[in-house]
Amino acid sequence: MTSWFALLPALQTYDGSQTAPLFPPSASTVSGEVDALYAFLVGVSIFFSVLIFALVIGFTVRFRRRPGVHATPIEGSLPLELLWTLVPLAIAMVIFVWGAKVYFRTVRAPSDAMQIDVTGKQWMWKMQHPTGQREINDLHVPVGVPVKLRMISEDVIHSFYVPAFRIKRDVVPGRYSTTWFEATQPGEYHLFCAEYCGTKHSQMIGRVFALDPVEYQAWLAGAGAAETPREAGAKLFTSLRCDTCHNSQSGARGPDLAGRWGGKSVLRGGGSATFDADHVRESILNPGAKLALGYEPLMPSYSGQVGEEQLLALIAYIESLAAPQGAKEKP
Ligand code: HEC
Ligand SMILES: [Cu+2]
Repeated sequence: MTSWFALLPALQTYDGSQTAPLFPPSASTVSGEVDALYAFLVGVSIFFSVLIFALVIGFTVRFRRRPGVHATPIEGSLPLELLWTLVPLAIAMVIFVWGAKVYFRTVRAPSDAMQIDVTGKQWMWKMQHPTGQREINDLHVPVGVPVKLRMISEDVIHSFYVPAFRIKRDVVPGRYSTTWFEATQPGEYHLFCAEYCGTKHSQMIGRVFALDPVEYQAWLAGAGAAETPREAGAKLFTSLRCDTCHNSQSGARGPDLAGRWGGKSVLRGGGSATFDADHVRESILNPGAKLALGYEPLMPSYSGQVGEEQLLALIAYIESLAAPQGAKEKP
């Protein structure tokens, strides 16, 4: 007899047998923490469900109507009020602090993480490794290395979901979102789109292959890379003539972009913007939105001329530009 679970691919075991495990495999450094929090929430819910049902049934029996016996209603009790206010408050605070801890851990990638670019579109996932290799719907990663994903959508909202790593992050048009993981177990894991994105949403699925680092190197060598995002970005920077305005010469029409990554961009009219991927992207597509202080609004918009993957390449290049020696002394 085929199990009805066979209809639900997500519930099949990963070796293809038909038994349905309660949880997907636990294969990242955060998956244990997420599961512990989840178990706690389920435990609290079960405890109170049982307690409340037991009390309802117990009181119904104990205070049932009997001749000559009357229950006396309680007309207000400070200790009782305090009990059922403070106990739920304490439990809610535990859930809040614990949840926030786990959340921040899954959101903040370690600084030494290897970065992979992910572009979602109807209905596929496109990935590019820092060494240039491209993949569609498959993602090969090394075990034991933190991997950060910089993700954007070319059309509608998608969501990058790898149950075995307990990560799920929306991938939206117009703005970068990031997530990270560190695989702990070699294996093949499901990748799903977890945001309904049109007719073939259910087919927007892929596989993540967590490989032993040595095997990952072998895979990289075999996958063949044309050029790294950084190299592609450097070429674009010249071919799109960004370098005519952005260079380190004095009197350059645009600000020097070298060594700026992660710092602040002081804006005309007050305020500042963090010099990150979103700022660079906006500067390229809509330069007037945030004008750098001390410069004229000369930069043309490249909207419609560069696609998401080219933007990611330009960003990778600008991110890699270290400040030249002595640049800090420049007036
Ligand atoms: C005609 C000259 C010109 C060209 C060409 C040009 N820019 Fe600019 N760019 C500017 C000027 C002037 C500013 C400062 C005013 C502003 O923020 O728009 C600027 C600002 C920027 C900023 C924000 C800098 C900051 O300090 O916040 C980035 C990033 C940037 N440009 C990237 C690019 C890239 C990438 C290209 C090529 C695709 C490019 N620019 C092409 C003139 C130019
Ligand atoms: Cu999708």
